[in-house]
Amino acid sequence: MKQFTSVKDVTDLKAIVAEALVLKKDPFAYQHLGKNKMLGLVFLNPSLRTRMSTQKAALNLGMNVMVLNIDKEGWALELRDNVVMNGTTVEHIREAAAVMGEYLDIIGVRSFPGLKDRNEDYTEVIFNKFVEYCGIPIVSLESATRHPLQSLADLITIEELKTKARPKVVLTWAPHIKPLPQAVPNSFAEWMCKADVDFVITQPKGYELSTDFTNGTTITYNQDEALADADFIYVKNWSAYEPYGQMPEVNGNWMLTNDRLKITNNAKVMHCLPVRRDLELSAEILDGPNSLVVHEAGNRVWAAQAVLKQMLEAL
Ligand code: AN0
Ligand code: CP
Repeated sequence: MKQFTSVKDVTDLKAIVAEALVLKKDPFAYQHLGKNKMLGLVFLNPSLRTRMSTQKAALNLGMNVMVLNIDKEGWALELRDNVVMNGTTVEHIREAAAVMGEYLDIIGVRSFPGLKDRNEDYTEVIFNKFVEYCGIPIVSLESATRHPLQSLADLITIEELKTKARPKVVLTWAPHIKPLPQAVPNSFAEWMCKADVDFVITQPKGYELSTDFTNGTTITYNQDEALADADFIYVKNWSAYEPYGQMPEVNGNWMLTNDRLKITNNAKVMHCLPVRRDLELSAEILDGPNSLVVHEAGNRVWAAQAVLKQMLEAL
């Protein structure tokens, strides 16, 4: 694997899930692969899970790791071309990314969307500048439109815990107090469309995701209808794709509670985290037997390790 920025970079979905689950059983079997190889993790935005799980995955493979919280610890980065840098920015992404390419064998980059200019976000302007200027294999640690390491961990979790060949998986919108990216639901939809699951999306009117990611998936505005007989429920807030980055008014209460689980097939509840308790998801579910959120976050290690292993093998 030369890069990992979307599901399109995976040639065999079943094989990479199987590989992750083998690594989970025997984490240190490939320590030789990463010897003398350097991974850089570059964050333009905060992270707990992505930072720690990817670092752990790399160490399990014998790699060295450098982490740069460039938003806080780096020089203020200029991302635009053709500007006279007489303002607050100190160095251009052209030099910054190229220099990182000198120090690293593989780079991971986290770059959230601005949620102001849809075209800029959906053409992945910032992320693609890293790809172009660093000149080395790149892993997305969540870009403006996708979070593939999260989606792979989610698929691993579903494959690991499903009790029937083709489970019903429901992606449900959840409330929030501020506009969040569409990256996690976009990615989850894109991966579920390729997985062996019955996939349904439910959201309030106005929160339709881009059809480039939902690919004809069944979408309903009726959460109860979607939840009926669900085996897995994936909870996530996102802002509108149109009008972009806005939060259209919502009727009804979309937060999942134990009461709503009664119409499901005793569904397991997933969320990528971080989650706001009793706003996005009820504390009773998070603290109860149906929650998979911590287990799912644990699987981020094996997702990252399977990806890094395949990238090391292609170096
Ligand atoms: C981010 C998001 O929704 O994309 C990161 C999730 C992994 N979440 C927040 O900003 C709260
Ligand atoms: N789920 C996830 O990516 O978490 P972090 O933002 O903490 O990395």
